[in-house]
Amino acid sequence: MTDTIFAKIIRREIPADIVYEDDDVLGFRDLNAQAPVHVLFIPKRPLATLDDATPADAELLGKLLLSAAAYARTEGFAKEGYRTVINTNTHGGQTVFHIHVHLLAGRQMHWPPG
Ligand code: DGP
Repeated sequence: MTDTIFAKIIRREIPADIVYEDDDVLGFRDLNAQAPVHVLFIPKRPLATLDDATPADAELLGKLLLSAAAYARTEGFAKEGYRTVINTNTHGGQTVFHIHVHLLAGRQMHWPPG
């Protein structure tokens, strides 16, 4: 996997507004926020896309989602609700090839997405 902007954020080589961190996961605000709350949850271990995930990544993928859910509860918007999204490859709209869960909240979400 080639180096990405998110790897540089993990290494603190470029700044980010980090709002969540544990041993395996980093959460930081999206630079191009699409909602009042827009946080990206990424694994500290590189994994490019969901399409690259294997059963060996099952625990890590679970941790990404649980981190987002824990953050939503801690910040007090879990009951109102939120959206979690993983964009994968070109048609999925993925632009940074270090897997990430988008957590969007603070406004009504609509379906279907564009
Ligand atoms: P995606 O399109 O799913 O690959 O989402 C990538 C997101 O990453 C996009 O919403 C914008 C965000 N992003 C890109 N570069 C940076 C950066 O340098 N810092 C932060 N905080 N977010 C970034």
